[in-house]
Formats: sequence, C-alpha cells, structure tokens
Amino acid sequence: QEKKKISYENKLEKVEHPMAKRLLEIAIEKNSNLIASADILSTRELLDFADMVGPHIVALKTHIDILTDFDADSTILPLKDLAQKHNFLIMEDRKFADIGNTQELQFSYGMYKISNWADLVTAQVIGGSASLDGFHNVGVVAILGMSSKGTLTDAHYREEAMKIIENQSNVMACVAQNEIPDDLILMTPGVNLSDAGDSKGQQYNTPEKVINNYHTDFIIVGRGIYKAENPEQEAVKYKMAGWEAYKKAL
Ligand code: BMP
Repeated sequence: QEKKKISYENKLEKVEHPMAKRLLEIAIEKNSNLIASADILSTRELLDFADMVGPHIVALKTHIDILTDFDADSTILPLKDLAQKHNFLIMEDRKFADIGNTQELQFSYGMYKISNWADLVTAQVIGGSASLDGFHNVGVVAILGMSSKGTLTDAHYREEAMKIIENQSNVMACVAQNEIPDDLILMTPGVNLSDAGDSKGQQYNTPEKVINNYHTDFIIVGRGIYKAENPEQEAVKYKMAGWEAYKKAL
C-alpha cells in the first residue's frame, strides 16, 4: 500500500518552530496550501497583487531586491498591513549563501533590513551548519534541492544538507523536489498548471504531481499566477487544485 500524506493537523503536532505552527494553522483555516511568488518589479503592482491573491494564500514569497522603487515606508508598511488583513506570512526568498557573519549583516542591515519584516527567509545550506545560527526571530526555509535543470543538488548533496537541516532548530521548512521526513514542512516551487518550463532552465510540475509524488505541504507558484490575465481567479484555481490533491493524498 502506498504511503499516505500526513495531514496538516498531524504535522502541527510534530513541528516545534512557532512559524511552522503559524503556517500550518493558516493552511487549515484557509483550506489552502498555496504560496504565491510575487516576482514583481514595482511596489504598486506588488501591493495590488498581494491584496488580490491575499485571501487565497498562506504566504507571499518576495524577491525584495528586484523592486525598482523599494522604500521601507511605502513598500513594507502597506505589505505588512495586507499580510495582517488577509492572514498570510511574508517569505523573503533571499537565498542567503555566505558565511554566517556576512549573512547576519545581509539579514539585518543594508536598505532592505529583512529581519524587521520577514516571517520566513530562504537560505542555502552550502555554508554549513554554523552559517545558519544567526537567523533569529524568523523561520528559516532551507534550500535542499532546486527545480532548475542541471542543479548541483544531487542525492549526495541533499543527504549531507539534510543532516544540517535536521540539527538546526531555526530551520522550519525545506524547499525541495523530493519527499522529506514528516517533522519538517516541505515547499515545492517549479509548479505550473500549463507550462512545460522556460528557456532559462526552470522545470515545472503540476500541483497534483508534486503533492502526490513528494507529499509536498506547500506549492510555490509564480508566473502561473502573477502573469495570468486574472491573477485572483488563477490563485483560486491553484488553491483548489492544491487542496484537492492534498485531500486525495491523505
Ligand atoms: P515561477 O513559478 O515563475 O517559475 O517562479 C518560481 C519561483 O520560485 C521563483 O521566485 C524562484 O526564485 C523560486 N524557486 C524556484 O523556482 N526553484 C527553486 O528551486 C527554488 C526557488 O526558490
């Protein structure tokens, strides 16, 4: 008999990180396992997008350094308000990949001051265990495996990376394209209902495939939603596809 996916309620009992608990509680409350990736270049469009898709998502994933008009007051304050209004977390996809000291500086200083506003941040584990120690008051989402063609995150890399991740109490989730132990949250990008990929190495699977095959907890969808003619309608479509697949996999 095929192994069943663990429910969000059961996972809630296994996880310890407060941000992991919050994320699972939001999923249960909103019947959603959708993280929207807002790879958007202007503050106005980012905020409009967040307001539109906010009711349907558990988290909004940002690449804050692609904004051409970032400003703490006019970008972050209204974004935080929208996160509260619609009950979603903000996940900054910074993919830290340096020594611990540099990462700490990048996390708290410079113009973005990520530590002031992000609920979750992504980090590579390439710098080793101690490089992750400096991320406080945030949920660290560790990159275990990447979705792009030719990625170096092969089975050996992932095995070593998983040892770091399992011993790091500030890591609350993994980004990967494979199944992981039940006491961690799995997030999977490279999800799209129609596209086969792009010309820059991205590879896509459907929500159903990643939830069924990897038992992913959260699907991360970028262009599938923000490039759609009607992003809100498309967010609902992905939310429903993700939730149906989740219930079927239980
Ligand atoms: P899209 O659905 O438009 O391909 O966007 C995917 C998003 O997920 C991008 O923001 C990208 O940076 C991120 N991502 C990914 O595609 N693959 C990974 O392995 C890790 C990621 O964070």
